[in-house]
Amino acid sequence: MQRRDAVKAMAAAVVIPPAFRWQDPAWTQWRVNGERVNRFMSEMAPIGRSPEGQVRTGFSDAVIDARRYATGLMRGAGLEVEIDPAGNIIGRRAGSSADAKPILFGSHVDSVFNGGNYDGATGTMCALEVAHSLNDQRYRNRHPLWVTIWCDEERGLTGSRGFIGHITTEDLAHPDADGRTLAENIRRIGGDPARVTAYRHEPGSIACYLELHIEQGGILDRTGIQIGVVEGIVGIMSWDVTITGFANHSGTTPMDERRNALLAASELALAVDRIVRARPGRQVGTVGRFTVKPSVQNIVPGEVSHSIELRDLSMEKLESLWEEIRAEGDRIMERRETTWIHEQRPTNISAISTPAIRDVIAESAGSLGLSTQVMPSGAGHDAQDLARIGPMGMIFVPSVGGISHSPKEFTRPEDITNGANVLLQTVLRLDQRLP
Ligand code: HGY
Ligand code: MN
Ligand code: MN
Repeated sequence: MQRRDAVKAMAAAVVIPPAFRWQDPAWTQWRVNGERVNRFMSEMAPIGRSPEGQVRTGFSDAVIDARRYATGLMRGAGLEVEIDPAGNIIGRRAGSSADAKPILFGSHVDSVFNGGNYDGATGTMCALEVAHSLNDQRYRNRHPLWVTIWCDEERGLTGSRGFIGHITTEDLAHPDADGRTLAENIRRIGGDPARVTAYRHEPGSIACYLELHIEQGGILDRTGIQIGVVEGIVGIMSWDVTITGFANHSGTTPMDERRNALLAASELALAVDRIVRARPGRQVGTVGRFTVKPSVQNIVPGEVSHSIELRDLSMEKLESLWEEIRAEGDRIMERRETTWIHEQRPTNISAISTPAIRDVIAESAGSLGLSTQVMPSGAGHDAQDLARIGPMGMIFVPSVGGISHSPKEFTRPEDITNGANVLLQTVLRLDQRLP
């Protein structure tokens, strides 16, 4: 046998066991396991469910149960699991390239009170499915891959703010409605509040961040488009307002001697709506939380505490709307002989997604034969924090009827499978193309 033939015969005889299979050129054909990711969703559903909806709120026991379930799925996908000082869960898959920065993808598992099972959980379960699929394929990723579960997304993007070093000492001391400080809450879920203010990931420290999320609006469902490619995420400014009047007997206090905090608050809520509607554009303004004290039939309300929330892609517009609302609020308080204080809550800066990442998401969806639409996000997301330290992209899947933050929230299983496939193909493409 000629030497060359002998070498060829030897090479043909070498079997590369799957564990050592290099970048299998068939990776563009890889698909997630749709049954498995939808099983994850159905196993998540009963965690923190009440008759009125999901109550996986903040740092509750239900959230801790959901985190425990998701951590188990991380380990099942072969990820190294860690809880960072801010309380986020990070599942790592080491990369083969020593100097490649990590590619992050994930979402959150907490919900609003009486919310739905899909906001946050869909992106998290799809990220975990991608990790399982990469494990099934014994993929040799170049970049470290970090699957992230951000804590307390719904009450101010807490975990992702902590990840980029934006949680302050004052934040840590701030008590929530249950009277527990953020420091106590972070400790409760396994974080380390003593290290939070020094904990940060600097701009440029990640290769990119991807988040799959339900649209929470009705555009995709109405148009029949299968995948949303998010162009940007709105900024959110919000305030805790307390209006003080004078509680008094409802029978013996003449109408012209009342300092009724409820009437002042009601006028202010209507003023927020009127001022926001009066501007051209897609901005929104909401008074969502509204608590009357003492809230007794035969007492003139002495105090009202409520929220004011403004959202738009333009932070300048939000600032200017607030100036108008504040001036009107001062006029209302004077007229009603009441007083008010307004404490601004942490601001979520609007974020434009990275065009190159948007292109890869659209290319991935196209390779799967899925229709796409570029669109804004009216909801806030952890992705807007991650956008401050690296390239960011978001993938939307349809919300049936555009319903969200409600137990009626629903996304079809096939749309979840489509989204997970787009996420898988996008992660693969970015792993092979990013430096
Ligand atoms: O409120 C929001 O926009 C998001 O769902 N946290
Ligand atoms: Mn969300
Ligand atoms: Mn939400």
